[in-house]
Amino acid sequence: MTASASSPHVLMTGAYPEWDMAPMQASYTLHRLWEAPDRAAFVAAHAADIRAIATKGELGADAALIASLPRLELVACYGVGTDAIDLAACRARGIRVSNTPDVLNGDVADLAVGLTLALQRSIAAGDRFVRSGAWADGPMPLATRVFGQRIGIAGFGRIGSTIARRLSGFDVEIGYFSRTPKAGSPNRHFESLAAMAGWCDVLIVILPGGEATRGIVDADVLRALGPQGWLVNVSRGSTVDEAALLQALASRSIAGAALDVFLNEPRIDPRFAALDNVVLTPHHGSGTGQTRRAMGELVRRNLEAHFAGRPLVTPVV
Ligand code: 8YV
Repeated sequence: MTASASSPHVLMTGAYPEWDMAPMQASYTLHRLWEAPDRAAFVAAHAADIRAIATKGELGADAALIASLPRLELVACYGVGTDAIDLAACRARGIRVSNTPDVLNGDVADLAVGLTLALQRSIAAGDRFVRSGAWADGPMPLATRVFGQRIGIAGFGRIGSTIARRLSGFDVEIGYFSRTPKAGSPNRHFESLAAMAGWCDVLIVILPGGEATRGIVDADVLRALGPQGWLVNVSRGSTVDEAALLQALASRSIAGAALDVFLNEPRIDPRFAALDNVVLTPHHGSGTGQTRRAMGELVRRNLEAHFAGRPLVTPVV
């Protein structure tokens, strides 16, 4: 089924899974930006009709794209992070913005815990060890115990507190870094990220991306984490000073890192792949079929609410 001629025009910045494309196509006149050989010409050709952008966390909508769409009313984001959307430009023009919070908390938290285990218990390295046949030549190096450690969570919003809940079964001590202490939390609050990095064995980063957190995990924080300290990043590549991290990993001034996010995804710095003290995953925090379906549904519910003149289901702006 395709939309009728009068259905609202929506610019999609990237493909959604096919189970989302079919209902989107049934309700809207879709313009597929990622298929356009000349993006500027494509946007200019449809600008007079487009009333909404359906984007993704990593693609967002920048000031130039927003400025080129005079009839834009809504930016609907498939993803919770809106750091790639120019929210100020949207506010200035009264353009609404929605995202997909909550439905992905459990998955991102599971991956954060899984990466911590994979990193310290050498699960990915163990898999390589068995597959390569190296086991026949002797045992693999010993790993690091997970239970009994101190784990610091940087960012204690919906996902950060879900990570703490997951970890509460692991017999670890949990601290967190956030602007304000969370009322009722049994965990230790830190006002300084470097102070928490000095306290913890594992630093899990789940801060929102954007200017306020750019490079917040810097050389000082990595120094405080130290040669016995581990970094797990499931937030945005931008929260970490990547040059400082690569240097700390190569010189073993931190023990290792598990990274789901990077600068310049998906063409990440090739130096990561050459390191043996990292576990790398392709920005897959929300990457399960169940959660991606829920995210797609939430995007559609927001579009539907907007075009029916109702309040957004999960508004950002
Ligand atoms: C991505 C994410 O949006 O929710 C976020 O902020 O980073 C992810 O869920 C996902 O890659 C969808 O494209």
